[in-house]
Amino acid sequence: MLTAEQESYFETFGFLFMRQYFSPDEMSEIMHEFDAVLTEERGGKPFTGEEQSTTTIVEHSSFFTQLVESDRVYKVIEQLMPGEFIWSGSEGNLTTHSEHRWHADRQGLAEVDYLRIKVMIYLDPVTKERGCLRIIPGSHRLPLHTDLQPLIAQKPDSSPTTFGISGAELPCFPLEAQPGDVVFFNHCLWHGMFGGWAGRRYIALKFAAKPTTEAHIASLRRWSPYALKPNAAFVNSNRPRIQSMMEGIPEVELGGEA
Ligand SMILES: O=C(O)CCC(=O)C(=O)O
Repeated sequence: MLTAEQESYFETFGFLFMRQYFSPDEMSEIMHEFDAVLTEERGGKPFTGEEQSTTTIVEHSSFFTQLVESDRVYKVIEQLMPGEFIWSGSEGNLTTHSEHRWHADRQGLAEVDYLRIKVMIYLDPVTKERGCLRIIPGSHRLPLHTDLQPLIAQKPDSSPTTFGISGAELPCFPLEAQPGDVVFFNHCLWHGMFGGWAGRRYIALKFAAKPTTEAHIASLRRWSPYALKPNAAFVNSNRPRIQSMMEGIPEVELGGEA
């Protein structure tokens, strides 16, 4: 259960950073399951330094499904996103890239009024210079959200052209994390990552407020078509919290991808 202060912190700054949200025992289970799913998807072969990403880590694993349904994820989303919300997919990422340049996952003037939340669980210790999520607090709101638009043009070798500094030098809040720490953030928040290494792992769980307007549907189609066509395992689930997240999806597109 979040406090009123935490709710207003999230609204104002666009994120909540929960330290040691999962215990060491829970984290070793999470890591074990993560590694098992990704190894299986590699056909049992060892990791050879190639980037790997799966978008069904939750739907294909009862362990991760239960994590999404747990009070520490589901109830917190319910509190941050009053009213109904829908499942918008997940990612299990084994990364090799060294930078993820500044961006907002849902970016632009038309996006800031439609609440979507991403939960990030990093499985390895990460620091500012070594692979942590860097964010710009408050950038999910106007006018800062659109003021930062020039960052999109940033390239590694031309970065000093935006605000006269490189992406790595941009003023930010580094979410330096140990395994067990969890970030809940508004998808419109500007964020980036620098100093990544081969084998860095994280899980992302994504949620969206129930779409109620044509603009919401158009935004989901553009940014997360998956949310409108969820995996069959979730469409056919008889688990109440999963069902509830399916009910907010416009029925016509309940296709049930395998
Ligand atoms: O690689 C990272 O840790 C950053 C991830 C990110 O920016 C994203 O998932 O949108």
